[in-house]
Amino acid sequence: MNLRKYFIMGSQNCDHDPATILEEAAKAGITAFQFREKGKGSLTGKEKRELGFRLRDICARHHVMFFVNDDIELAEPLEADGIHVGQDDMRLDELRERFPDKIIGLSVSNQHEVDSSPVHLADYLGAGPIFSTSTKDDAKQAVGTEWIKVLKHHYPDIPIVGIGGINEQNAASVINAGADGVSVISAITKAENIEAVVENL
Ligand code: 3NM
Repeated sequence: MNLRKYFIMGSQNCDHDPATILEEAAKAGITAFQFREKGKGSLTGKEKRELGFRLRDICARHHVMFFVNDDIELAEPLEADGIHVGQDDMRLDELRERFPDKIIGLSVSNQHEVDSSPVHLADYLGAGPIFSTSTKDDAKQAVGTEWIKVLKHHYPDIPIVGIGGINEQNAASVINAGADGVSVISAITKAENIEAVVENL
C-alpha cells in the first residue's frame, strides 16, 4: 500500500473535466486516489456512479490505488481497493465485517476522536486538517504536524497520511513529522502545472 502521494477529488473540486485532471496527476506519479464526490455542487446517483467508473478506469490503467469516500454502495461496483470514512460514517467494525478484503482508512482530527474510535481496525489513518483549508466547509481546527507525531508515537504500525492545506511548500514538513504520505485536493485541482506539483509533493 503506497499512500505517499494521495490525491483526493470529486467533480465539485474541478473547474474542468475531472478525468483530465486525474489522468495528468496519474501520469505525474500519484500513488493513490480517493473519489470524494461530496459537498456543494457534487453529483449524485447515476452521474456520480458514471464519473466513478471513469475515474476508476484511469487509476487502473496507471496502477494507482483507488479509494471511495464514504459511499459504501459504490465500493463494490467500482471495485475499489479501499474505503475512506470519517467519524460520522459507518462504524468501523461493521465496515470491516462487510468488506474484509478492502483497505479501510479513518479520519482522526483530535485525541477525543482517537479515544472514541476502534483505531486498530483501520488500515491507515488520515490526520488533519494539518494546516487550515478552505476546501472542506466543515473542516475542524488545524492541528499542525505535531498531530502526526502524536499519532505515530501511539500507533507506530499504522500508516498515517496528513491532510488539509498541504501543498508543494509544506509537504516535506508533514513527511518529516513521520507521515507515510500526504493527501491533497486543491494543491492538484488548482495547479497550473500538475506534473510539477505532484513531483514536488
Ligand atoms: N478532509 P485541501 S481536510 C477532505 O481534516 C478533507 O479530515 C480533511 O483539501 C480533514 O488539500 C480536507 O485542498 C480538505 O486543503 C483537504
